[in-house]
Amino acid sequence: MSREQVVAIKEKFNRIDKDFDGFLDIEEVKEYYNQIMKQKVESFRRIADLFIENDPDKKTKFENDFERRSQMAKLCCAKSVEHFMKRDINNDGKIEWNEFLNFEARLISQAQLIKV
Ligand SMILES: [Ca+2]
Ligand SMILES: [Ca+2]
Repeated sequence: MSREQVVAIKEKFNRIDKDFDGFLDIEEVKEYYNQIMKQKVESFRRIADLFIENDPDKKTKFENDFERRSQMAKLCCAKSVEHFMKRDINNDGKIEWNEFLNFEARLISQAQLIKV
């Protein structure tokens, strides 16, 4: 792994580690994915409003689409948190830097295998 890759992984780690204690706990992970989810839902809302503005007769359909997409995003968020916590190899409920780095490094090497 290159230095740049390690730095990028460290930045991601620090973005999630809100209290800077060097561990990612489940609350921090939830907050991280919640933020992503909220942004998604907001953009779905904007799209729905735009569609409704252009075609008011189909308001119900667009509202239903919006509801469905928002539900999917929330489900996806919960799954992502669950998946993320798999990085916790020693099962102490927190993800430390080494656990995070090892996992990300594996993802990168898998991605490289696929590329080759
Ligand atoms: Ca922390
Ligand atoms: Ca751990």
